[in-house]
Amino acid sequence: MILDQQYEEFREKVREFAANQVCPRASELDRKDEFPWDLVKKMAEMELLALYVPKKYGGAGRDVLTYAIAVEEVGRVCGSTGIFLAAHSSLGVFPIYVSGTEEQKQKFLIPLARGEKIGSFGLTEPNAGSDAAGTQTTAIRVDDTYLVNGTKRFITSGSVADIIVFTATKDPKLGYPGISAFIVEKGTPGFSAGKQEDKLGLRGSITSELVFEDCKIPKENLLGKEGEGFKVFMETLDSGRISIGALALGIAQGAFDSSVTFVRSNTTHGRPLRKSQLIQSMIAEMGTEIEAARLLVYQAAMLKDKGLPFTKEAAMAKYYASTAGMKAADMAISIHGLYGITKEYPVERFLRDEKLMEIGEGTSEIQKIVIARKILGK
Ligand code: COS
Repeated sequence: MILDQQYEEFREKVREFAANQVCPRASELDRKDEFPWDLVKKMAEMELLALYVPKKYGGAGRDVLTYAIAVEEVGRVCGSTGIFLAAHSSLGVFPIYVSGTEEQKQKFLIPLARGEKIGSFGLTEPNAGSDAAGTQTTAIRVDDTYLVNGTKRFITSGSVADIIVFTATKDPKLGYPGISAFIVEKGTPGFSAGKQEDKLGLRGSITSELVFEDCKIPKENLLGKEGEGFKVFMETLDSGRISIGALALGIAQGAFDSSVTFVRSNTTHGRPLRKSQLIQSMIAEMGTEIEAARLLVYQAAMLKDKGLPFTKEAAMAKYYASTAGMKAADMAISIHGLYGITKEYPVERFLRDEKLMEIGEGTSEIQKIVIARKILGK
């Protein structure tokens, strides 16, 4: 797909950064479970951490399509760095940008957008994943504070984040109308990061628990109105799904790039691999489906940039890009043969990283519910 020159120039800039600085670190980050502090700093210097946020709030003043391109290009070489970028921008920055008061924007959004602080989003709990309204973490108003108790799980960047948006309910029996969104800062008494997950993929990104034990959150840290937390995070997830679609697309493109290089430079049965019709078939399927995923991701981003409804399109983009991405990563391993399951090539890492795209920010099954409801009505 050809985009306007400004987007292609931006893509070139990020692609160069990804090739020269992210790619050489990718395998090591995965192998050592190492969080990419150095790359976070560089992305902040390049103003990649809040691309669609206006400059007055510390962002780059660009748009969502530009952001999707950045995530795609970083993800093309390193899923772990890509998920950091997506989670920080979509889950840390976004809810404060759309639902924060001016004071909250000054205090929290600006340092997040500039990359001086790391952001995260605490929604999922041991028993509230797809059933996001099943939040058990409680927030009880006591004078000028909310007393919070509960545990969040599977939180991207949880233990490294400085500023975390999270949800809690005044009574779990109330369902979604009882849920509110809050902001908590690292170091707040009663708030700590719990155990870190040992994951299949995205091993260079941190996924941890967040634990609240009689944690007092000042009333000024309520994000949006009381009881509107569900809406805040549904809107956050709508936008986040564009970036997960973009990351799924980038990882798939990385697997495809490696496959094309491999096919061009190897032979089988004394003939170039590229002459094999079985290989051609796989390359054609991967190439076509990756391009279709790109169209869906960019369409969702463009709709959002135009201020048009994009919930269905974001769910379609995430669902399709992660499904096509898993297929592409799997085919990439088949194309590489036994080399594909070794660390000599990046495709086994791409397969492990891509699997997470089908699950995080709403499973494929959830995306299908969202899409079907938009088509058929609830
Ligand atoms: N944007 C804004 N508001 C939304 C919304 C959206 N995309 N989707 C729903 N809402 C609102 C509804 O309008 C409704 O409010 P009103 O009663 O005032 O109209 C309210 O939220 C409840 O909506 P609904 O009844 O559809 O809620 P459900 O519990 O049926 O939601 C799904 C079902 C599956 C859509 C939801 O639970 C979901 O997305 N789950 C997945 C969560 C997820 O992705 N978790 C992973 C997190 S990783 S960070």
